Amino acid sequence: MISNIKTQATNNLVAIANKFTQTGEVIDVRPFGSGNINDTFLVVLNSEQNRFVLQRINTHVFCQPQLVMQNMRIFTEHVSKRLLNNPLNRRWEVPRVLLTRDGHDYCNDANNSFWRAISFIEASESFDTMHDIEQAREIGYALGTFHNLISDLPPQKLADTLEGFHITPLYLNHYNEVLATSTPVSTPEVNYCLQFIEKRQTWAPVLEHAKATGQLPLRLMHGDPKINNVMFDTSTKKAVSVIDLDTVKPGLVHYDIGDCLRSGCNPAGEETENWESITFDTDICQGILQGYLTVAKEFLTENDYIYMYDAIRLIAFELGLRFFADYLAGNVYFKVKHPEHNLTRALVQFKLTESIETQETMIRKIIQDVK
Ligand code: GN1
Ligand code: MG
Repeated sequence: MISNIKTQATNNLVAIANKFTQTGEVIDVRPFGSGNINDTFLVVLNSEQNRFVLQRINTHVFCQPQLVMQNMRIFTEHVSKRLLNNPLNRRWEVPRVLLTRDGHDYCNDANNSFWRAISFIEASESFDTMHDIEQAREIGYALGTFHNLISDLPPQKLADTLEGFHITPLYLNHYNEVLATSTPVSTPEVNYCLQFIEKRQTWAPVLEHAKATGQLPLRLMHGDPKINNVMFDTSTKKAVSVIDLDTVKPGLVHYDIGDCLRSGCNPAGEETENWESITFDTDICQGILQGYLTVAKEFLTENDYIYMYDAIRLIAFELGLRFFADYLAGNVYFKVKHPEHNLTRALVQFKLTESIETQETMIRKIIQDVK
């Protein structure tokens, strides 16, 4: 019975994948990557265009998935044009939206799931944790290049596909609401999280305040530039692409800087169970920022530098807050492998925030020096 159900599911996947092929037949569809929201598969074909990425979009998170696709197409068109007119002096690729045989950028299946396909960046790989400083510089270069290539696309051209994304005060409101209706078991770990958040409530609006008062401009951002969303050429070991374009939309580049650093400077990775030993690596931080600034210097202002430290601290804290609130709410947003998964993830981010805070002077000095 179970194997029948499995065969049925595989047949469905193959049928959906086939809708996105222009030539050739699908010979394999397998789960791919470690996304927390969407379901991702790698499709293998028996033709020249030999593989692509197939994704079922989580429509509880992205309520208007057509707008996500619209943003992606505006983004890729803009960047491709720019690269054609002003080629970089090294390999750089932009993931392409693949169309169905009848020319649409998505399709629905019988269960009304939303499916879309994206080109696979050939001869490339990604990493969950940083290997060395050279890789850190490449990650920074990749984010800088990403920002640079959209710095002349007006933010209003893209839709807000995920309202409230990275707006920390809204995550705090949500957390306070969840807390009011739940009775968390009082364990040392849960109490640590509760107190950790409590102490930082008044500081949490720091970036939103800077945005509202015009100190930080609204720009286009990636939204999720964590370390494993940067692809590296398998032979040259250079960064060649930033993938996962679902959250490219108006925001602050600071959300991206914070997200890139909170993921890149955590040598144990965000999925470790060993949360007590988490530290923020300032050498990697310096490497990422050096790489970033080789490309980003031209569009950053003095205020952008002033808020960099807060961004690094805030996005680690914010992700911890999001994980912890989801744990309290019964794991309704992030996919989990076990009921305590989001609690452990929150502890990792809070320990990372703590390590950032104790190294504030050093991190601020790095920002000053790389400027
Ligand atoms: C989610 O699904 P994934 O892994 O691409 C989340 C990010 C978090 C990340 C933490 C839309 O991204 O904000 O930083 O998990 N994406 C969304 O790993 O909420
Ligand atoms: Mg993502």
